[in-house]
Amino acid sequence: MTVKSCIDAAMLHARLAALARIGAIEGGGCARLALTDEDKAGRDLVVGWMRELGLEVTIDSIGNVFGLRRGKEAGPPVMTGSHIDTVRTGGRYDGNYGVLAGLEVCRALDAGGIVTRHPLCVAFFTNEEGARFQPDMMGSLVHAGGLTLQEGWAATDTAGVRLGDELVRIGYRGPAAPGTIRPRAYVELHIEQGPVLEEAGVTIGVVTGVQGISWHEFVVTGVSAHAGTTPMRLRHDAGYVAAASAAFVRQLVDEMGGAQVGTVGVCELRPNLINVIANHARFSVDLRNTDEQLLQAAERRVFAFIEETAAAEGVAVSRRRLARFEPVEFDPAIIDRVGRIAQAQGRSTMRLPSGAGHDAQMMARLCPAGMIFVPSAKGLSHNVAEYTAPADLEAGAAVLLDVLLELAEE
Ligand code: HGY
Ligand code: MN
Ligand code: MN
Repeated sequence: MTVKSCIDAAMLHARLAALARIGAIEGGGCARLALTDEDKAGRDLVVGWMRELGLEVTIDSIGNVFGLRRGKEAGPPVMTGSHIDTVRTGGRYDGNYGVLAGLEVCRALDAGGIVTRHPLCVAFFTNEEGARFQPDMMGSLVHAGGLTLQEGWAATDTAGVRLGDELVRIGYRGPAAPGTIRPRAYVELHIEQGPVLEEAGVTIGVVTGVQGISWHEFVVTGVSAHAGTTPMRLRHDAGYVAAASAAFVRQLVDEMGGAQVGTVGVCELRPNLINVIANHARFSVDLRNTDEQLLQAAERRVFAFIEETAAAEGVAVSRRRLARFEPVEFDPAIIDRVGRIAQAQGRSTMRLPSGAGHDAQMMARLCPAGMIFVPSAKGLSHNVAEYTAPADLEAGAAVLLDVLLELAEE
């Protein structure tokens, strides 16, 4: 059966648009931070679609949601999925696309009267973004046994709200023990979120793995004083240390080159007043590299710079690790399968690592895992202007359908 004709493009786009209306923000994006009311509303909508498709819905104790489509045989399912939480300035495709394409695969198989040998499962994982609670990819990390349930529940946001309490508040602290569903394979469809595919003019990214991720928070404590009367020699300026650190991260990354990237995305000063020297700075450093040794070297250089700069400024500094994942290589057989199937559908392909973190990197701890990318216009993501052409979205879903079908018939 040439299943690619089974993807109902209108249905896929309609569901993407409907989910995007939840937490919609100006510019066409979404704000559904993990476990907020908007996340709950998105969860309720997708669970409703799972039930309409006759999937058996399971919710685990970290809030991961699984929709199971029975096969001829019982046993471990072939799993696909992603996340539906977003960053505060998110687009409508990041994560959502992979979950809704998974539902479209189930609908297409129903329409084609196909019952696969092995069960299929469509999942969305809690708090993939890590924008409100850290670490990111938390739900899939707990599922894979990399973080305990208690550690996940104990995570707090900047207002001190506990993740476990939010799960209860929105009604998604489910009964199932995390990790109960151990798939036979996991394949995630996602937008690339970078410029590589678009610049190469390629439709399908055959993802080879995910680069290493290092997230740390620094809190600097200085002395607030008058911006005009305080001589420079007497200052203990937390704001200066934060600014110098951000500049150093960029300078280091430029010096290292290669795959190294570095970002200071959070930077809060107190009292945050024009004529007061800051006595408090909280800032984040996000470092990533496909090479673990280089990533560790970058961490060492950044940590040393911040400690030396703080000592010279006479301020205190503390460091907290928010997330740390080594680079992950996906399963070679799944990588080959994605490439072969995409090419059999007549689609252009290229292999590339993922610059972004994904639930697939955690599921790779449990089973053979891989990813399929489609292009992001202008390489933009974590931005309301995030966009992928409809034809590319449909192409990715068609490849996902054939990959899942082949895996579920093996
Ligand atoms: O940060 C990431 O790469 C992912 O969006 N959580
Ligand atoms: Mn994502
Ligand atoms: Mn994201």
